[in-house]
Amino acid sequence: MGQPQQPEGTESDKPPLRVGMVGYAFMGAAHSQGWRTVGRVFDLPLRPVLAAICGRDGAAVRAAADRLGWATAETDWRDLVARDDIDLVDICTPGDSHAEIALAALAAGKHVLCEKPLANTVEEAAAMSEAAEAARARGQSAMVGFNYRRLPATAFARHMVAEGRLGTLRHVRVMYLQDWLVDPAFPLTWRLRRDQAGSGSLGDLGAHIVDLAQYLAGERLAGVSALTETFVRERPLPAAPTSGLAAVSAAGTGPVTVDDAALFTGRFASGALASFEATRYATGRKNALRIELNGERGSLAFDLERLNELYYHDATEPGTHAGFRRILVTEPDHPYLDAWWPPGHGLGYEHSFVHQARDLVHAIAEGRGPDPSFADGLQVQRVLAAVEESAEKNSLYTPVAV
Ligand code: SOE
Repeated sequence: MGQPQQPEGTESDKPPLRVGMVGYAFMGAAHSQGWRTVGRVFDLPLRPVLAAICGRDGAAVRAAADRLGWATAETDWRDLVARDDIDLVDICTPGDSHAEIALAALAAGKHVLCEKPLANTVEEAAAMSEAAEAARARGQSAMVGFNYRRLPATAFARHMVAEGRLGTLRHVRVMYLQDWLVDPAFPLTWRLRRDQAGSGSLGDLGAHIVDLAQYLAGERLAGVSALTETFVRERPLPAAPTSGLAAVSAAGTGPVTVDDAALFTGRFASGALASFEATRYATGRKNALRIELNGERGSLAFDLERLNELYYHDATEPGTHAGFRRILVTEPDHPYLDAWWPPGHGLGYEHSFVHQARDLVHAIAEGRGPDPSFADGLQVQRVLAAVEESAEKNSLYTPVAV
């Protein structure tokens, strides 16, 4: 690991940032990994402390606290938010509780990190964004967890687009493909219920690719035209609350109330065209977030299943020599990598959560609004709403609300 410059004094002299996390399933474990690791790898202005974790089941949350490294456990998020010894509330629950917890945490003077999608509806997201803006004036930060911006390869791709390597952008082609719902016997977990998840593949996977496409392009979608489908409309009920993507069935069935797949095209403000595909039915694709950008001067391509690599075509080179070449994004000069391993010793999925924690700690310490903010999360929510509206209206071109 690289040698971060040591500040004067020791790590424990740094002011603490006491984190309280709500939720401890897949995303809770991923965020815990981020908070646990970040201060040991990066030289931060504050010292993250894993102060408390919260979940409704007392025995399960205490076990999670031990496993994931949290000092104390709470069973009611209101008690967590009311604690004086918590500076930041990290929300890793299903979408139906994001707004309520975030609004209470902001009102209580806490910084907030909220998993994506920001909320289940535009109305909730708008209230959260408004509260975050008011809290900003009081020195609080609120960030939405679009962690895929924080991979060295995607962050470096953004840098290349911003420095003009692609020239005028013409196309953004992006898909997020998983296959964990292919089996019709997979149970009806919360991710398949509109009242809890807000939407299906659209909010879960589509939110990531809308954010990543807009982040890399450096501009926003002006309108979309969409198709959505629910392939399996009835599923067995789950036997117990689930963690991660695995689940066991019980007797009886219930209706799936979200989309299984969402396909849409979009137009950027500059006139560049985009296409999006989000599905949990792409047999054999486990976590394939693929994005390609084509501009007048060149192209970039990235695949999350090969996340240390970026493919770049320089269209200004003579045709005889041009072609996509692989950039291994593991050099110390690449984003985030000065603190990690020597070149070629790649990073993984979990590191995006470490980098997310790093960037939020810096934003808080430096009094900057974090990126992506709740306002950015609201804008993505508006794109998702336009996709649903367009799909309902049989793919009429639907402007994204501003
Ligand atoms: C499930 O589809 C999921 O865990 C998403 O909810 C995450 O946001 C994504 O990072 C991986 O897949």
